[in-house]
Amino acid sequence: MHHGDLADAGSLIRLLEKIRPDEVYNLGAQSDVRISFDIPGYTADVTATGVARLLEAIHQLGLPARFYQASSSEMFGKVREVPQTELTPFHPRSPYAVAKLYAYWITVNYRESYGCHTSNGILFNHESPRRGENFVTRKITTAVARIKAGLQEKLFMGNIEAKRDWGYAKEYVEAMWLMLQQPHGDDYVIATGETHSVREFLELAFDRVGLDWQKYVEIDPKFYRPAEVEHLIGNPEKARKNLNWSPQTKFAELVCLMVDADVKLLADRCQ
Ligand code: G4F
Repeated sequence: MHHGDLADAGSLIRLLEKIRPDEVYNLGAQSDVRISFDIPGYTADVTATGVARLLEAIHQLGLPARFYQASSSEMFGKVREVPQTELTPFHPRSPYAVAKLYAYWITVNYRESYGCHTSNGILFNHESPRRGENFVTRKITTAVARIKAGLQEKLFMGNIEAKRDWGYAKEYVEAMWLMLQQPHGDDYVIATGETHSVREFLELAFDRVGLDWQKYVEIDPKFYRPAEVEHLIGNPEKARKNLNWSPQTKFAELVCLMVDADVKLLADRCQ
């Protein structure tokens, strides 16, 4: 393990010179959409300009490293078409999404300007038991486990009508790797092609432990965002065709595996 910082160009140059990697996967960002409204400047510095620093370090050192940028479906924002593809125009709705848009285009720009092998994975929401507890899926599954165990009484939520295209993170990481094994860099939507509301996630998650979600969930406007992305659904056809990649885990399976993992984690902690 090495330490670097996307806000510090010198640290990136030193690290890359030392490691001389064949492949660079940039998953680094201030990645919380709601928090980006509170810290737009920091979000821009790390999530946007940080990518320029990283690409420039690779370029200046003359490394032949292939580069992956974690682009986001949040860039589609106020969606212009349904489902979203690699050709759908962007309309970002948060400082985070605006920063990701810069990162997307600077990645394309190094490919077009210098012939670098750079790729954007436009990943729709990808979840797993390792998801941070500030994101909605894990917030729900940790609360379900705690409520079932009698450790928590209520779960306070924001906009539960928002719809997302939720896939399993483990499978999406394989898509990232596949992009860097291609002869040329390119941009790909990685999604399931299905959309579900936060409300549906709540229903399934509580149902998994035999509880009725409506008895435990309350709405707190403090979790609403100044501008919301209401409806995301991706079309992963290009990835299916060019990368031979397709999502395997269905929405209900994903909810169950996350709830089961949090129930087990809590039981292990309590022993
Ligand atoms: O889980 P979320 O916070 O994820 P969001 O905003 O869709 O972004 C995630 O996915 C993106 C890929 O599309 C990534 F680029 C990004 O870095 C991040 O990983 O919220 C999902 C939805 C939103 O509409 C939000 O308003 O859930 C809604 N929601 C309702 N109540 C809530 C809550 N979100 C959170 N975090 N907490 C709530 O209490």
